[in-house]
Formats: sequence, structure tokens, C-alpha cells
Amino acid sequence: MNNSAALKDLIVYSNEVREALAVGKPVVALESTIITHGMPFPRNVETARQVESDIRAEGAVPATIALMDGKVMVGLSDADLDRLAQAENVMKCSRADLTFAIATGQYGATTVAATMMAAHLAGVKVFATGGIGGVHKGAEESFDISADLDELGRTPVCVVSAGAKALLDIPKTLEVLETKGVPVIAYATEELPAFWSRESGLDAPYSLNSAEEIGSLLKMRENFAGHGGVLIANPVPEADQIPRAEMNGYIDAAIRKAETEGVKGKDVTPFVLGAILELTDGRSLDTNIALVRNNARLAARIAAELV
Ligand code: PSU
Ligand code: MN
Repeated sequence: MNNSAALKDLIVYSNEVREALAVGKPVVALESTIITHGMPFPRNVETARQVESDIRAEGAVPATIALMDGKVMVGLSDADLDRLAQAENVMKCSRADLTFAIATGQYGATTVAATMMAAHLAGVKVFATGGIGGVHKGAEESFDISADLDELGRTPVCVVSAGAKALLDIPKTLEVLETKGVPVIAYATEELPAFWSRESGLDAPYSLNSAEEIGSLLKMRENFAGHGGVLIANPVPEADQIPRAEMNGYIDAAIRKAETEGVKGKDVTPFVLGAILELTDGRSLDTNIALVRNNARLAARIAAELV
């Protein structure tokens, strides 16, 4: 048995997801790091439930992915979601962490990379998140480049995001995505969105204006052997955004705080997000929730094009 077959055997589907896959209903994968490391309790669980119901309202089925008791959960019950959201010391799991979390039976929240792996093995082609990890500012010194980029380069899942957070080096992130062969497509805008802000100051490599057009691109891409993922960058709704100039001030301050406190490695993103939450008096969280919901709705419409 090869490794991916073994990982596949560890998948536990919720009844709703199993039935949806069996009858060919659209399914949208959701990550869990955003719940455990991206947002504070209880708004994390409220948001996770809200996003699931947004997906159902569009006629698709949500498949929130997490690691629990040595299994890869694809679709969480309400009780599982509560257990995960309230558990202490949940591991943030990217590709490098999956085996450890599974082997030791710990609770693991999956990042974009790990969620893509599980979604692909489960047969789920579309995944909604907030923002992807990328090349961190100062990566030329720290070498901090998210495994999300590598996964996008190798795993054929469409990731619907609100672009890359401006706490990353967005131009370098785009360069790496290009190197890894990942089409980056802005939705209904020519400019690459930057998570909390609709603007990044950078042109998006490509732009498409409907779920239908994105669906046909994905169907075309399936014909290419060895293709990896596609990244959709969906701008946060105007009414919910924090403009770029204002956001840059908060981001710089939060990164300085992380440096002063010596935060390193996989702790950097959660720490900086927490610092930004404080600096914006909670406004960044409202924006984060709005953009995840917006991405979930678009992902559901894209998933409907693929069935
Ligand atoms: N962006 C957010 N909240 C998050 C993340 C990104 O607003 O919680 C998470 C995602 O799971 C993403 C991960 O895949 O951070 C990237 O972490 P790293 O840079 O360590 O790969
Ligand atoms: Mn990192």
C-alpha cells in the first residue's frame, strides 16, 4: 500500500458528506486552523457554523476537515466542532505535521496545505478559506515560506481565498506560485485582493467574472496530467474591507511586535493575526468573518459547476 492509500484509509466522512459524494452533490472543503488558530473562541465556532450554513444555502455540502483521535475527519458533526474549538493544545497541522498528529492521536487543525491533501483524497475539488500562507516578509533571511504554496503546486484542488494577507510579501508569493505552476485568478476584479483590503497595488495574473467561467477553467485543467491546484482570489466585500493604507500601519506594528518577542516559525501567523486583532479593536475579525463567508458562497457556486 502506498502512503496516500494509507492516508485515505484513515478518512472518516460525516454522513452528510458521504451521501453528497455518493450522489454527486457539490461539496466544499473547509479548513480548521482558521477555527483553532485564526479566530478567538466563541466567534471561531459561530463562524464555522455560519460558513457551513452559507454553503448549504447555496445548495452545496460543507466538509470541514480536521484530525481527531488518529483519524482524518472530512465533515464534522456539531459535537466534533465544539470539541475541536474548545480543546487546548490543538496542533496546527501542515503537510509536515500530519503524520505526527495522526500517529499520536492528537487533535490537529489542518492548514490550507493539509486540508488540500485531505480534500483531494476524499474526492472534494473545491475548498474555501480566508487567506493562504505564502512567502513571509524577510523570507530572504528567515526562509519562512508556507507549505501552502508547495501544496498548491502539486494537489489538484481549487482554493477560494481572499488573496494573500499583506503581512506576507505578496510579490514574492506571486513569484513562487508562478514557479510552481499555479494559476492565480482574481474574481471580478483586475487587482489582486489582499485579504482585509480589496487592493494590493498589484495586478492579478488573471481575472474571471463568474463561477461558470471558473468551472470551465477547472474542467479544462483536469485534462492536464500532473496538474496542481488553482488559486482564486475573491475580494472582501467593499462594506467590510479595511483599506490598504490603514491596514499597512497595523500590519507593520504587529510584525514588529512578533520580532521583538522573538516569535518564530509556524507561530508567526497566529501571533501576528492576534496582534492585528488587538490593534484594530476587533475590526479585523469582523472583516475576516465577512471574507470567509464571501469565499464560501463563491466556492459553493464553483463546486456546483463541477457536478
Ligand atoms: N490566514 C488566516 N487565518 C489562518 C491562516 C491563514 O487569516 O488561520 C492559516 C491557514 O490555515 C494557512 C496557515 O494555511 O495559516 C498558513 O500557515 P503557515 O504560514 O505556517 O504555513
Ligand atoms: Mn511558515
